[in-house]
Amino acid sequence: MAVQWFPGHMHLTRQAIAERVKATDVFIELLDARLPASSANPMLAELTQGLPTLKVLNKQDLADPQRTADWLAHYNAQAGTRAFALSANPGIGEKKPIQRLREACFELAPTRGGMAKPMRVLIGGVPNVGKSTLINSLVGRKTAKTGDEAGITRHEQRFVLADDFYLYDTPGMLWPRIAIDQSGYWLAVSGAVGKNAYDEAEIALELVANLQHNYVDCLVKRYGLKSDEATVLSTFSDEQAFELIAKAMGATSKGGHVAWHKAAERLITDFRTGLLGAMTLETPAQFAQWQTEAAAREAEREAHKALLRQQRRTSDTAGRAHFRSAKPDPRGITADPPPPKPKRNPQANGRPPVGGKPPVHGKPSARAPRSGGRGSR
Ligand SMILES: Nc1nc2c(ncn2[C@@H]2O[C@H](COP(=O)(O)OP(=O)(O)OP(=O)(O)O)[C@@H](O)[C@H]2O)c(=O)[nH]1
Ligand SMILES: [Mg+2]
Repeated sequence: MAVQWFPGHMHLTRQAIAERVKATDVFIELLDARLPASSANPMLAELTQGLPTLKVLNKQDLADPQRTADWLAHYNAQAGTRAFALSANPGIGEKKPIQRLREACFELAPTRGGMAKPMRVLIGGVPNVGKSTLINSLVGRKTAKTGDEAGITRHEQRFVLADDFYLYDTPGMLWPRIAIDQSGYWLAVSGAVGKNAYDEAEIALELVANLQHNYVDCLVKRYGLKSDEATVLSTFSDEQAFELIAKAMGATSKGGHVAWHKAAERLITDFRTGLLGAMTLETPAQFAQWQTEAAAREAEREAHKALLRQQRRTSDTAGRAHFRSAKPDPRGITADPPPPKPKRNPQANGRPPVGGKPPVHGKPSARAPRSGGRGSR
């Protein structure tokens, strides 16, 4: 089932961002380096259209370095787009990319600076991507609240980097309908989606299906798979592969059955924390293919809706035509369709009760008078 999560506070965030962009000089779109395109919010792109934008692939330490290089080349080849990767978490990332980010803002908005024209930078992205962590790294101390959970920041907040440099932290935001199923799965795996909005076992299965083909070595190393198991893993179905991994983890019940939920939780945590290894779940080519497939599905959906609308119109027209062609009422009243023919009622000698509706057969209604009962005359 597709993953969707757009709670009420995101609707408010959308309105707040629409207001804030009017007084913003640079927009920093924070992406998750493990799912760069899936973590790009199309609604944010629409809201910030026309603003100088920097794409920052965060959590670089958790992503596949080769694929990060591919994604950066992909983005930097697009006209008017600047992208770079970093790790916002203090202690993990080098200081240089953070400084580069500051410099890049002045390059994109050269007329800003000084007390009269302070630089105003808006930081946005999906939940849990590291927006508040990046703000803390830029400011140089823990000033914004962070946490490994979607929805930590609930309101827009301003932070002062210098007297002439303001940063605006925003709550993480998804969009009302995630049309690419794969994007929904990766967002859930990465921790961008609220826990109640997806099924862990289903998401873990999608992750296994990806890893068994792209990162077998990581699975072998993390769960101590034997060499013959490693060989067959990529030939297994995703369920078989998940079962093998779950057993290797020891996620089984007393009867030896696989404890799917436990295995799913462990696999997802291992992915999120990087214990599984550095990996990226999509490439530019794969994402382009998912986009094409989603667009075809969307077109099919629209065509189906148009067909239903057409059928409804046709049946309405036919109904009206039938009514118009019906025999005119001798009194000249034609506004109401003719009443349905009453069913034959044996108790009423085939005639409906005078002036009333035909009797309803079956269980008598509580209010219906009973013939022959107490009080009847
Ligand atoms: N490994 C790693 N973890 C990071 C990095 N950046 C952020 N994190 C972690 O990601 C989690 C989420 O970080 P936040 O800064 O709270 O994310 P956010 O985007 O502000 O989240 P919301 O406020 O919920 O939208 C925290 O546990 C951070 O420590 C990074 O570059 N590398
Ligand atoms: Mg935050």
